[in-house]
Amino acid sequence: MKKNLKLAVQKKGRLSDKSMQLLRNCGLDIENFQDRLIVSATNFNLDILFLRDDDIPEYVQDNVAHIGIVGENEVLEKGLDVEIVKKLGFGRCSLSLGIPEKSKINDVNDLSNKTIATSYPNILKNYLVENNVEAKVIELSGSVEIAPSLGVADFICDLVSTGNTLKLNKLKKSFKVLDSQAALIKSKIMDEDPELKKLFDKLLERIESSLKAQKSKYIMMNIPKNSLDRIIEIIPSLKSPTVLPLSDENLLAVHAVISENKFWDINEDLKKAGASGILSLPIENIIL
Ligand code: PRT
Ligand code: ZN
Repeated sequence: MKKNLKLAVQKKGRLSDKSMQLLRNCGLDIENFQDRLIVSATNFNLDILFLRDDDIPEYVQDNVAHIGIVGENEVLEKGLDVEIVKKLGFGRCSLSLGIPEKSKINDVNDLSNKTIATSYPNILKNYLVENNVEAKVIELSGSVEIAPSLGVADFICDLVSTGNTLKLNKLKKSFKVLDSQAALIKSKIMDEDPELKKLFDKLLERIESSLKAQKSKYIMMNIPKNSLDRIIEIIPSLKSPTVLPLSDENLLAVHAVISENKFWDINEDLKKAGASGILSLPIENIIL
């Protein structure tokens, strides 16, 4: 019987939907997974285990799940022996110092002899040691942001994305201890099994192609024949653009793949060079 690669993803939380979306973008057909702890892909040898994010690094270290999708913050906090293979570009946040609105701190030295509440005591303690600062760290498992108003701590160190939670609790963001995003992690012994390694390499190739595609756009436009050289100069294409004849002999169609963030930069120049009907379309996958 063929082996299945086991992938752990967060069951319910901030990373769940995007993790499943990424797998679908890789062409995986996944059984209906509502309220199930494990499901299989119907067109790939893959089982998906739904777990709490805190548990994923340990399951992967122990090779119970061969790979996982989890926030880098969880991996670093647990300090387990897993490999971070690829940052996935979603679930971005920073582990930052939050201080009362009226307080002022300039740098890490101002934390000296203060009390800081956090759910990430290991990352914070390492950071303090690296910076030669002695402070008291209180570990709280949730609602860290209310600690200063309860008088439990002077400051907090918590994950921040929009900053709204800090504001609601009359805190402000001070400096950053760590940047984090969702990452693909893998067990260090999974590779020893050639069958699993082959499945993993195949899945990783699909993930990489899907991530590349998300950052790219397919653009199409019509141009006057005589502006082709200028248009090709403007387009920062991955490869040479495709040029097609149109029924109007004075016109050509140009198609190209460009990075998403370049689209608005080149738009004006393309128009000035005579391009019209400029379309930009999403791409599902790119295999170079
Ligand atoms: O049940 P389970 O243990 O699986 O989930 P959880 O509640 O522990 O985790 P969850 O779903 O909240 O977060 C999962 C992962 O998402 C985290 O480990 C991070 O890698 C990532 N992530 C990204 C965040 C945030 N952004 C985030 N803003 N995780 C938590 N927050 C919290 C933060 O702790 C604070 O309470 O959101 C609040 C701040 O958000 P803003 O937008 O107000 O700044
Ligand atoms: Zn958690």
